[in-house]
Amino acid sequence: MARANDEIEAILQEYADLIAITGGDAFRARSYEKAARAIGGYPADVTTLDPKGLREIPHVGKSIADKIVEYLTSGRISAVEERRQSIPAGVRELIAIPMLGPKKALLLYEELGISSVDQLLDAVHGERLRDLRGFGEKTEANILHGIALMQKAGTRILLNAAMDAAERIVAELSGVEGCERCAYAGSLRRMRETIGDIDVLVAADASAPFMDALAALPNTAEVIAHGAKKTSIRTTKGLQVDLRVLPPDSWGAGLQYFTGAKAHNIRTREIAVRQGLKLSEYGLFDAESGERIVSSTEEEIYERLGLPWIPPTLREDRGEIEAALRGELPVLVTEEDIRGDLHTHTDLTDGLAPLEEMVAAAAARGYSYYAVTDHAPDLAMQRMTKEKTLAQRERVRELDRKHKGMRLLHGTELNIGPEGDVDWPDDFLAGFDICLASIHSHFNQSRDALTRRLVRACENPYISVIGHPTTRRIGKRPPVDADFDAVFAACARTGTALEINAHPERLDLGDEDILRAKRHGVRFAIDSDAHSTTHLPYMRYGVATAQRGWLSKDDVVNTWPLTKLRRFLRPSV
Ligand code: DGT
Ligand code: CA
Ligand code: CA
Ligand code: ZN
Repeated sequence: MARANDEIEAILQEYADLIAITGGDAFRARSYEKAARAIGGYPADVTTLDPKGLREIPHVGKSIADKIVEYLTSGRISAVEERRQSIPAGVRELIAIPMLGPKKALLLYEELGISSVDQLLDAVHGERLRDLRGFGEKTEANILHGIALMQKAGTRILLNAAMDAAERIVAELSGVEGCERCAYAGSLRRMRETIGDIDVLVAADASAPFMDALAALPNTAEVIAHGAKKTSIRTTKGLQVDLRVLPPDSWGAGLQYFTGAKAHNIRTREIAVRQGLKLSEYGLFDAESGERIVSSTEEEIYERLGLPWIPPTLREDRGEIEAALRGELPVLVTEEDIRGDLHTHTDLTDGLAPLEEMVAAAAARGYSYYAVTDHAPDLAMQRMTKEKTLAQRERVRELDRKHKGMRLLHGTELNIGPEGDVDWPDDFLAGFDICLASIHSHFNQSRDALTRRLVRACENPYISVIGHPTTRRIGKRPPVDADFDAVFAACARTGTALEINAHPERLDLGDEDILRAKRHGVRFAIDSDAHSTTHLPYMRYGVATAQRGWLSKDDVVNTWPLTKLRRFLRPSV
């Protein structure tokens, strides 16, 4: 994946924020923001582009192209450094609080001299913010929520960022001479939604070459501990990586131990103890004689404990041991089972790529169907109209004829309004192949109002999928406060699927909610919500989340053949 693009997206976004808080031109800030998003979603790796190529990226003109070149050659942008110097460090700490925003952060500093999270908490509790213009009880509640989210997230990072880093490290270490096996373990192998640190394992006779190779990687900023069994480093992005080198014949035991979760390991060790065995990262041993029984593969270890091999995404001690003992582990949905994507955007609304490019990228993924679901008019900033959507439908139908192996569905992502109403009347909705509906605003309604709103959307016969149902953004925005058991029951009753939005910042529904919804008999749609061709591969994170929610292929409507899917989308037809 285009990693440099992400770095440039981040630094230009920061620049836009800095312009905004230092009282710069709002139009200028906005143009940097647009360029940042366009670069993040641009399919070509920016490091392969010359200045002319860079200016072909939407919203990138000469001045931004120059800044990108400066960053790629020197690792810094002097204009950004200057702006950074001009704001106090304490304000930067405040800006990091989700839901506060740069403007308010600066106001707090200038009016009240607040320059740390602790001082801000004191001020909220002392009710000292209420006199400030633009601040009220609601802002205070938001600030407290934002701080709580930030503290809960701690220094954990999103799954995809950890995955990108881990895959690069595994690829590097696999090329070192003497490497027999190399893999990532820990929470990353279990595909948790956030990752504390990356655990990498190598099987080899000599450990030193691997420890040295990790320390020498270009993205290694600091070596925290350097030993014969374990080396820990911190990457330039502040992410910790633990590398352990195991004797080759301990590979399975080490992989099982360091995959965790700890609670799962406690259960497997208990099972061992009851059988007069001892399980460690080196193998499964006879407790009395100390003789090693098995250690080279995970399968052997689970088998010797009387268990089938348990997929890492289930290893959380959430009933997988009991299910395994009963022989009732689910057959989990896999990425190969996915036949198509049901929630995607184009540049007709807020997507970055034209229809043709999105469709070509979907076809390259081998999908047998693909839905185009741009936003509807109630998100006013998207400027959607009936005319535009009908014109898009014609283009979709035409492309559909050209793509032999892949059927195109023309759909829309409706906006669920404050009362549960959506953008268009039924007769117009009837013209779409698929209607999703999602909440995009009014997140702070009462629990009753939010529940009614979601249930009403489920009851609309034309709506067959609820998009990103809780609207959370991991580490940034909490889930809406609705009675989700009531929503899940409504979905089951009305035959409405719940989305598992695969965007790594959303993963919405998350694993625990999926487990609950499944008990109500709900079906699911795993969607990328792609706004760019580079987002289509996020599907893997949605599938992993579905696995963590114990889903099988049948639970997921976009593994179904198209005829069966169409009956689900339009039961009356
Ligand atoms: P993270 O890094 O917070 O996202 O979560 P994990 O699960 O990767 O945790 P981490 O990195 O502390 O340890 C990796 C795995 O190693 C963990 O899932 C289980 C295993 N492990 C580490 N320390 C212990 C321990 O003291 N006891 C047991 N049973 N297992 C451990
Ligand atoms: Ca870890
Ligand atoms: Ca670790
Ligand atoms: Zn969307």
